[in-house]
Parts: sequence; structure tokens; C-alpha cells
Amino acid sequence: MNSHATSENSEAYIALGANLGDREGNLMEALERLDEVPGITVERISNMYETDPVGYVDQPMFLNMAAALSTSRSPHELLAEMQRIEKELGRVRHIHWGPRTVDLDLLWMEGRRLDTPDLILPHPRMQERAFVLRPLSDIVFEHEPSGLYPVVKTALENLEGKEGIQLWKTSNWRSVSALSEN
Ligand code: PH2
Ligand code: MG
Ligand code: MG
Repeated sequence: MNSHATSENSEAYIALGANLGDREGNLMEALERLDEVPGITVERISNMYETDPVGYVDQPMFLNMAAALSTSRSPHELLAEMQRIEKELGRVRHIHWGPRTVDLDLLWMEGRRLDTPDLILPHPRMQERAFVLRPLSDIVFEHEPSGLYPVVKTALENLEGKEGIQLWKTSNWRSVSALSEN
């Protein structure tokens, strides 16, 4: 948990969602496992929100949150670690946009634009999704050079009133990792 990123590290933002099983436990376990990967540090986490399902609506409510990472890994290496953790936590893909124990989406990486078959950066649908933007707005700050702040702020203003989002739990990564070290 060294929070001082070296110059080789990039800041990355991810979205997390869960609507099966122990939703809160699944989200926190995914973050713990990401933080354990060499070259990946969880720097900040958002509050947790309970959200109406979007897209495929006949499924349980989601818990959603977002996290800021610092990483020396490439976007595809980071994505591979995220997919490994999704699998370890029991994710089985049945229905497109359907229920999941944990979904980890890479949203943004400092200075990166990518358009590959398995990864597009910035995430092409993040600006339409209040369940991504609301949590993100907890952890992106105006003074940061990432350029993400104005994107999130503008997109969120455009979605005002059609959110379907309730604050579920306030969270703080430091208190979480302090607990897990005991
Ligand atoms: N994820 C989806 C589809 N629909 N709805 C909510 N509320 N939260 C999600 O994380 C979500 C969704 C596809 O990944
Ligand atoms: Mg998703
Ligand atoms: Mg996904």
C-alpha cells in the first residue's frame, strides 16, 4: 500500500458491479485481490450505491462502486487480472448484461486511447451510465491532471433526474485495508 505512485505508474479507474450472492462481500473481495497483484495498488474507492438494473431489467438490484488504481501494468495486463478475478469469484456469463457475482470494467487510463476488439478506452458507454458516473464522481477530483473530472461532471449533469441510484454504504479504502491486515 504505497500511495506514492512512481513516474512509471499510470492512474486507472475501474467500475465494479454485483447483483448475485453477497454483493458487498464480492465487491470488497475483488478489490482486495486486485490490490494484491504486483504492480497494482488500489488508491481510492467510492461509496457503494444500490442501483436499478439497466439494459436487461428483469434481474436483482446491483451494488455499484468505482475505484482509482495506480499501476505499472499495461491496459491489457490490467484487464487480464480483472478478468481472472471475475472468474475466481464465480462469474459465469449466461445472459448479455445479465446477473453477475462481480463485474469489473476498465473505464479510463491516464493518457490512453485504445480501440481493440477486447478493450476500448475510454469505456464507450461510461458517459451514459449513472451507475458508473455517480460512484466515479466520489473519487475524481478537479485538481487532478487526468482530465476525467470534467467528463464525469458534464455527463452526470446530463443524466440528472433519471438515475435510479441510492447510497448504500459509505466506504473508505484505508479503513478497509487496515481491517484486513489484522
Ligand atoms: N451492468 C450491466 C448491465 N446493467 N445495471 C446496473 N444497475 N449496474 C450494473 O453494473 C450493470 C447494469 C452490464 O455490465
Ligand atoms: Mg459492466
Ligand atoms: Mg464487464
